[in-house]
Amino acid sequence: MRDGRITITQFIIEEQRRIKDATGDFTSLLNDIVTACKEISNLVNHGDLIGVLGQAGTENVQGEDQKKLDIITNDVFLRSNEWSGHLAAMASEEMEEISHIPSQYPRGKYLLTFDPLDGSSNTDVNVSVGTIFSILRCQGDCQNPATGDFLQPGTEQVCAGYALYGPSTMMVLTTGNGVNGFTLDQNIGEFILTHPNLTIPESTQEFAINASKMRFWEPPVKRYVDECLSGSAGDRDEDFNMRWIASMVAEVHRILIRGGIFLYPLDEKMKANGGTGKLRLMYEANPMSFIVEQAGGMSSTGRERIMTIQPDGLHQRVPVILGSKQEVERVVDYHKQHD
Ligand code: AHM
Ligand code: MG
Repeated sequence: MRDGRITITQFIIEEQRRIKDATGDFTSLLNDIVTACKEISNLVNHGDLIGVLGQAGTENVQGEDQKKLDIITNDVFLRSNEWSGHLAAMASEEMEEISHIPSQYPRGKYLLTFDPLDGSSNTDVNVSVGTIFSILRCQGDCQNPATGDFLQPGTEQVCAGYALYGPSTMMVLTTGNGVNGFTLDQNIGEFILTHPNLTIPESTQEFAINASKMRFWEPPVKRYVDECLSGSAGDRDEDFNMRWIASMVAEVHRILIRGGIFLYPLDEKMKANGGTGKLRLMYEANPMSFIVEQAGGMSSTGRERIMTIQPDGLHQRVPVILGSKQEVERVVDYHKQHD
């Protein structure tokens, strides 16, 4: 492209050229995902002008109220990706069962999982939201995929990424070879490489947690946050800043740009109700962990590396503690000392 600008398509094609035996299927699949995200960006951007805000009046499989946009964007993702012949099946945070490829289309060798609109409680108040996705290889019978084919640990991901619909729309991707960020140029409808080789600073003075749940936190989390709050008046050398956007994509993006730690831990209230965390392993925790680790950060439940968890269900929830390495290590260490 002119002026040395690199489009996401060029970037992906050049990256795939380095891989022996690449057929182009993956490149084409990623292109369809990019198209879906551009469409979602357009919908989110127009908001109430096109009547897409507000509640749908339905609940998803997790028993959460669905927004109109949750349903619309889920459909956009399915329609954009079902026809190409590269996918064996899809799974979404918004659907109870896996989505089979309609019979009129061929089936391929990849599996796609996604959260079409993460942080959707923010849409009505015009705060950043995002799409998260993960690509796995179908290792079983790709013509007749089943839920079990999706239950692979995060280390098996071929690619993970997110689109952030903020003041500008961005796409951040990893295929296991570092993390790169692209910004949508609305004038030409293309994502342009603007953030090559994103790397998370090892240390930080910024943490993100929903502090309204403080009374339910486990002791290691409470200890860590107490220390951050005490800052230079306590055991740590520096004062800490706090953020909570309630939109994981926006939090992870901030951490990729300037460091930080994000915690959505297991707490006593969840445990009492038989819960295992808030965020979903397949649609949120694994893809974000892949991105964070590829950017030099760390991601853990507090007790184990998220990406090595063997999933036991499509909609499994896990505690998530991710971001700058030194901080995540500290929280993990507090869990070890306590358990
Ligand atoms: P969602 O997929 O239903 O939007 O839920 C996930 C979101 C994350 O983006 C965010 O970090 C978290 O839920 C916020 O939760 P809370 O409202 O409990 O602070
Ligand atoms: Mg979500």
